[in-house]
Amino acid sequence: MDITEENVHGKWKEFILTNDHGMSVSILNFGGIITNMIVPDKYGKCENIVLGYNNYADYENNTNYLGAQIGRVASRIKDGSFHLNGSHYELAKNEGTHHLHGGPNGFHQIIWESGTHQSEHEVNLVLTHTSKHLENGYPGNLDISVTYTLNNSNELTLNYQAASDHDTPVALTNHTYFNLSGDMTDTVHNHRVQFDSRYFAELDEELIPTGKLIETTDTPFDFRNGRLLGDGLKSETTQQIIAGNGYDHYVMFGSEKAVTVSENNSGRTMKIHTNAPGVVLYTANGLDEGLKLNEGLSQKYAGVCFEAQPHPAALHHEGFPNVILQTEEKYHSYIKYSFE
Ligand code: FUC
Repeated sequence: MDITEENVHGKWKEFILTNDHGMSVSILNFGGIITNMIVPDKYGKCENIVLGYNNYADYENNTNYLGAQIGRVASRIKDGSFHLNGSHYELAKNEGTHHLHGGPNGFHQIIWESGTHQSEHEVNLVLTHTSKHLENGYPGNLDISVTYTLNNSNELTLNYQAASDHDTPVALTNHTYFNLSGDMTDTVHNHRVQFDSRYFAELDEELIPTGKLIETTDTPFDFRNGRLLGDGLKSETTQQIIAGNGYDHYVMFGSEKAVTVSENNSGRTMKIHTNAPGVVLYTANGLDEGLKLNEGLSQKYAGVCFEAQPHPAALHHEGFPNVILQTEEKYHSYIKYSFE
């Protein structure tokens, strides 16, 4: 096990966590961004499986949120406003009249404090930050930590903890785009995804949940028996078309909170375990084309994000799991990525 630290781009640190089986993960203290994840394929060939920029400078204005930590609240908040405890809150609006992924100075764009730890079987990077009261419009000083742990079983776990001095919405997640093929210039059509997908949140034309939760049965959102992403990308249902011909939807888990993703050519399989109630499944329908990635230029569908989180639609609609962290509570969520 090893963890190294390097100064990059003049002002950031990049940490590289490496285990004894050829798996490594690179993380910036800027945005907590995962820039690289090297994982062996079925022949033992080690390749990068996440989208990352070739030039660090491109992370400065990361409007596609490549690899980033997202918060204080991931996803869209309609009209950038909500009511809580009798008060009305207006958030910073960074997508038309709406608020997206924590706002203009979200957690993907801050320099986090960092600390590392190493033991025989795992290495840890701990990033911490205090988000100030009314920053981007949110109530409460929120202390957050994200701990990245890589172990010798080829597991990377992100542990999120937070506490606030006012009640506030919190929904943290990570926005890594995976492409298990190891070829970032290929698309994710041939990725097979399986999970206990029970309901999905219907979207309006502006990608805001209408409040309606739809059963996945007989829809392209039914992943319970496994499904190639390509099926849904080709589907001509209204929901797919609205999302830019793909998936950009909150899908809620049934009893099992886990996703299995596999890609045949490389033989790589990734299992995601979480305690979050669902995932935003995003197939990079809106990914800008021609971004200079490590391995070539980006294209639509070059990666898939599994944004495990509660959804802020709960601020405006019944039926969605709670997103309010109360002052006396501690927020704890985790996302664990395991490779065979
Ligand atoms: C995802 C999506 C959005 C957006 C962005 C880059 O989470 O929900 O539609 O395009 O990230």
